[in-house]
Amino acid sequence: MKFGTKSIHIGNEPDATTGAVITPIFQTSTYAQEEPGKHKGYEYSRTHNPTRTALQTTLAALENAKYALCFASGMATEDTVIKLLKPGDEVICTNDLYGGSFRLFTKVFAKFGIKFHFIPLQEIDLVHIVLSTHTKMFWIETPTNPLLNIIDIQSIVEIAKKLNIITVVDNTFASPFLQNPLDLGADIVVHSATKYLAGHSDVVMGCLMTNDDELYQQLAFLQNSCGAVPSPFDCFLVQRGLKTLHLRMAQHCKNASAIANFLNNHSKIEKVYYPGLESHTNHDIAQKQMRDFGGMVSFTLKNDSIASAFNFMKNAKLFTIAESLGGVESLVGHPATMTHASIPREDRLKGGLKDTLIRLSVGIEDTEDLLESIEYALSKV
Ligand code: P1T
Repeated sequence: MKFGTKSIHIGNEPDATTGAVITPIFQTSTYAQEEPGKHKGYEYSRTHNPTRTALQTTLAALENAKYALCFASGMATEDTVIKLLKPGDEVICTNDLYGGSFRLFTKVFAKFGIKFHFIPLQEIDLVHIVLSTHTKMFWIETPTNPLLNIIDIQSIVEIAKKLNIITVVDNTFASPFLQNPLDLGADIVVHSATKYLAGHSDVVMGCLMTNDDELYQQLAFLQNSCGAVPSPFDCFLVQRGLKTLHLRMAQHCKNASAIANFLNNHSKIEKVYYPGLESHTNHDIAQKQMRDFGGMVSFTLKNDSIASAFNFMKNAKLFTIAESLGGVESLVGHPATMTHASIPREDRLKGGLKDTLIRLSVGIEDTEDLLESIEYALSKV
């Protein structure tokens, strides 16, 4: 079965009692038992809820996974995955990553004795500088947020498998429509479902997928024990969003590619970050592991001042200035003061994230209108 058919049919069975074509929002915290312990598989909604089960079934199918688990946010998902580790364990991460992930790792888990190394993993040989017997996890974003670096998942997995290290891929920027890290040997995929999966900027959620029975048991135990689960209504919204993921992603990619190429040929632009450009450092790896190049584009202006960057943002009228990404509407962000403000400036600059970088989440509007909006904004800087 192909992707679009899976997103509409898997986990979307008519309701057994009423025939409702759409899975009901099971707004219940608890379930009647015939006698203690005798029930229909549902005891309490932190542990299981039928609306969540339906969504998890669809999500697993889309990442070619045996299992999926949903959480109250992308961050709650990451929090759960890191709890697989213990004091003394070390994680090797991409040095360009979502600011909230950096904050969780350095401000929350470092206190519990887990050590994080932030490395430009697009230069794979650098892994060996920090690799040790304490390394228990690779944490990869690809494409990275916000610099759109591409990490070779298979090369990381090759190192990881030999040393019994868990490989986690944050697949938020690609979505399962463009990239399936489990097929490339990764152990766990995480998503901020807030973004492309939900797709309409109206819900905050996270999820993970795995094929590993043992990891699944541990993660399901953590999901129930720590309890950061999403509401049935939010599960309904994401399930609804998934049905058009394939259509939305195609338009996101088409628009982003048109914008990246337009910017790349514009005299006022210093640099464009987009894995679909042939000039991108790891364009060949992106071609190998992705089916298209996604809806995110970052760039800097030749007039390299924050005032010019803000001018662009204010004048790009179809791009709302906002955090987040992956919704149908186009957004523009300033990572240094918005999504990545929690990364200390020196660390940001070391990773190549300049104070003047502009990030676009390209929506699914008509291409010509978006290009016109960008052309106008550039005329003002
Ligand atoms: O916002 P939340 O659903 O908790 O997901 C966190 C998260 C995890 N991973 C990646 C790659 C992300 O981009 C995010 C959230 N990012 C934004 C809000 C942003 O604007 O970049």
